[in-house]
Amino acid sequence: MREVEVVCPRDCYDTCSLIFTLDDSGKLKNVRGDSQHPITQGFTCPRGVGDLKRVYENRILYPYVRIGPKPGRNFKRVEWKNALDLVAEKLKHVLNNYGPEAVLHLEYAGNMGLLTWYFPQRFWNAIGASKTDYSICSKSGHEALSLHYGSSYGIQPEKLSEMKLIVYWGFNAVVSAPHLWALSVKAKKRGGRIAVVDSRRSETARRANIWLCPKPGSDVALAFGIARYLIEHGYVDQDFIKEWTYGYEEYRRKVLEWTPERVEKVTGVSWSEVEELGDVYGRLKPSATMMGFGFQKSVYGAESVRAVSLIPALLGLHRGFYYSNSKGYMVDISYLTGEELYGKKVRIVSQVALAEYLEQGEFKFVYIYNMNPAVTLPDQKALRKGLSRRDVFVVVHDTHWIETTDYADVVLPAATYLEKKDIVIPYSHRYVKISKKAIEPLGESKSEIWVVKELASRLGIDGILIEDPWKALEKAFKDSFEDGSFGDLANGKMLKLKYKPLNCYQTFTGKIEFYSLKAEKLGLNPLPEQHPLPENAFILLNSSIFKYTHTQFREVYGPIPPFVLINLCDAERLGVKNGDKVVVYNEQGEVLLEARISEDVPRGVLWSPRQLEGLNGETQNVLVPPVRQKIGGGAVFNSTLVNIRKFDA
Ligand SMILES: Nc1nc2c(c(=O)[nH]1)N[C@H]1C(S)=C(S)[C@@H](COP(=O)(O)OP(=O)(O)OC[C@H]3O[C@@H](n4cnc5c(=O)[nH]c(N)nc54)[C@H](O)[C@@H]3O)O[C@H]1N2
Ligand SMILES: Nc1nc2c(c(=O)[nH]1)N[C@H]1C(S)=C(S)[C@@H](COP(=O)(O)OP(=O)(O)OC[C@H]3O[C@@H](n4cnc5c(=O)[nH]c(N)nc54)[C@H](O)[C@@H]3O)O[C@H]1N2
Ligand SMILES: [Mo]
Repeated sequence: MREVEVVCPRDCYDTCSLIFTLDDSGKLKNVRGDSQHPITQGFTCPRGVGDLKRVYENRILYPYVRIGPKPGRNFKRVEWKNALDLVAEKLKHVLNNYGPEAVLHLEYAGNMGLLTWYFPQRFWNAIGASKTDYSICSKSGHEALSLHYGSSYGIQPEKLSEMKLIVYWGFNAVVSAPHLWALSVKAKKRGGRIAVVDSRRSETARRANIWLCPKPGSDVALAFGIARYLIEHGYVDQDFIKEWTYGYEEYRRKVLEWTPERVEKVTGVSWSEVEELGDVYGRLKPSATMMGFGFQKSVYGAESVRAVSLIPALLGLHRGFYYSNSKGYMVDISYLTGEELYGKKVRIVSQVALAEYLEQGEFKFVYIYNMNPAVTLPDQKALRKGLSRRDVFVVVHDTHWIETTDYADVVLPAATYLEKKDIVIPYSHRYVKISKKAIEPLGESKSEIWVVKELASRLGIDGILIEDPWKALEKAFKDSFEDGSFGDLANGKMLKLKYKPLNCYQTFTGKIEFYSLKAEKLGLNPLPEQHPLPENAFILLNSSIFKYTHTQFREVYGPIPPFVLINLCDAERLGVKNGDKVVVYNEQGEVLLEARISEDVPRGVLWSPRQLEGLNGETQNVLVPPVRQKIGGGAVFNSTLVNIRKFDA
């Protein structure tokens, strides 16, 4: 028996420290959460446990080259050398004939390890390949916060247990951040209150003291309602407003335009509920306003984040919110990715609208790793059509067989996080530890760095990848730690990242700008704005469920369940009974699902697990348009307008 300390690198708020046990034959046997880790607190979620099995299931073990049509899995196994020769040859051909802009590398946070996600990008940056803008998840919210606060970092999660009030706003922490939720439960046990603002009764809403259910996309109006209550009841910290903020008067005037009646009408929340939340906000300090990525992924999601983030400023709290803390550290990520290597700016395209580019014939060579775009990106019909084009060469380097491999010309086997050493920077807390290699890579799977080094040498540009990755990490982490050196980290010590001060604002005025001068300069509305809500259609909300990280873990827990929640009134009107098959559709496509009648969704709102595949084989994302938010260009998954009808077999 042997124990190995590993860090979970999944795209998740919690970034857990895990201890895996191996049997004498070197096979993974058990896993537990590190009890010494202040956030992991000794427990794992179903995904941590699921890795014991997922590592051995459905793996890509060898390199393959396509011999059948796309989409499909008709591949021939080849030697690594042959696969790499072919990839390099195609790459050279495209570079010579179409230039580097015709090459696209497409990746996201399947594994957030710095040596998996970032360092390998040096190769693509060196040749000047096009890249995507990472707009699929949280970008619009970051941009929104930058307008009023300069940067988006906020409260450290370890402070949660000390809070008197925690408000989860569009954030289903019970599912999406179980360890942050556990800290909130500690606060609750000490007498703290938990409030939830969510457009459906989420798992988190069920466990809260207070739940407000605004119509999807009406959060600006609700935040203004709360602000009105705080202003009218003398809860605004006037000294703080004078010393630390800019543009309060303009903001106040706008807020007061939102009468209780108007707030009720737009949000569907009664004024007495607004008062209930306003009252705890006013009385209970300190409080934490936890803004999820979820409610930000809608047409005007950035506006919602702007409006909600300003509530704590009224109460005199320095950055009294949490959204994502990735901008609060001093680690030099662009050094790792080699941003400067090409010498010129490379082309950056929208991830959200990538389907359009591909369908219209852009790019001749696409290299995909750490992402499953053939399920997770919007406008799937166009995306899949684009990846099937005969004039585009697609390479996929993944750990597992996924939908995207069905569109690959070459499939390369990747080592999982348990099969390589790495470092992960969390986006909520700031505890960093080395993730050790637990097992040998299965089959012929290889790390991302190994692959790009091989490609670089075939292109005759090995020089750029000559720096030892661990030396590069040491440079990137220069002066980044509060309580130790990179050497300590390399020796297995857990270190704390230095963190920018909460009372520091990188705005034009150096203060919290209620009235954003940056927005004004950019031609955006300087104050948050409630836009009109759509009518005459259902809104399909879709969010993560406990056992899966996006499309991962289906090997362990089976398919993402293809059902849709519908309110009883809506179901009766449509003649839909519990368990009926229904078609959820719009002009983009149709997905066949099982209807479940539920009080957890209000009228006009549907809810499904996200990234599911319908009973007709269509992915949910056929329904999602490639629409970009005005601020930050983010995705709009939670503004998906659909209709629903009973399925006639
Ligand atoms: N188990 C698990 N955890 C994960 C992930 C995973 O796949 N699985 N993924 C990680 C990643 S990448 C992300 S982005 C995060 C997402 O984590 P969260 O931010 O928690 O995101 P969601 O669950 O998508 O949405 C949160 C809630 O917002 C609500 N909501 C939607 N629209 C609105 C609205 O307009 N107003 C209001 N007030 N509420 C609204 C939804 O009903 C939902 O309950 O989770 C991370 N954690
Ligand atoms: N309908 C709908 N769609 C959504 C969303 C939504 O709310 N609704 N949310 C969006 C959001 S917030 C996000 S973050 C995206 C996530 O979208 P993706 O990043 O595409 O999500 P995953 O399915 O986790 O895909 C990650 C892939 O990385 C692979 N992988 C894991 N570890 C490694 C490794 O070490 N090396 C390599 N090479 N590969 C590895 C996994 O096997 C998996 O295939 O989805 C977006 N799509
Ligand atoms: Mo995400």
